[in-house]
Amino acid sequence: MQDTITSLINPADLRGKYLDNTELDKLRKYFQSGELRVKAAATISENAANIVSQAVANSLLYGDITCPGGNMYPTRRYAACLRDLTLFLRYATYAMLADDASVLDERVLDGLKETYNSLGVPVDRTIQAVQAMKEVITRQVGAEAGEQVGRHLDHICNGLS
Ligand code: CYC
Repeated sequence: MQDTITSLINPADLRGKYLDNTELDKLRKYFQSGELRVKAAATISENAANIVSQAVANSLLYGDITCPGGNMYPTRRYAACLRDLTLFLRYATYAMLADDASVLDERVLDGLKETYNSLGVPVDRTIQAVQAMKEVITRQVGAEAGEQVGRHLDHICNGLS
């Protein structure tokens, strides 16, 4: 896992150079947005279960998916779906704090699409639920912080499609 600091300093070290102005500017933006990202992470962690259940209610419930034959039926699969969204939210929050998506590539997306395809988990409906999570989060943390975490939830969607 990397963060903005290591992703800038490691290559500079390999070159044996100080950070240039563009790199320093990226670091400045990272530090300036730090308080916003930490505050958003606190709100998300306090409300994680609620964010997931609201997103599921807004995107997946009241349709065929929870009925016999649907991928969220029976309760075991329903629970797996809630668990997956909970994992997506926690890892996207880590990525937001680090301002770096590598944790998602390494711990979430590696092999996930193949797993979903082999189990018949519908990727389009998963993406719909992740997008619904973005909306719920933005209502709770505001547009600016919502955008910061939303970028990483989009990264998960892109990795699945
Ligand atoms: C299953 N989700 C799985 C499985 C994995 C993950 C590995 C197969 C093993 C299991 O059932 O536990 C995901 N595991 C992860 C992730 C990590 C991990 C992301 C990273 C840390 O360790 N079905 C739907 C919805 C969607 C859904 C649209 C929820 C948004 O219809 C999810 N995932 C879902 C379901 C299963 C699953 C229902 C069980 C499928 C089955 O067993 O038939």
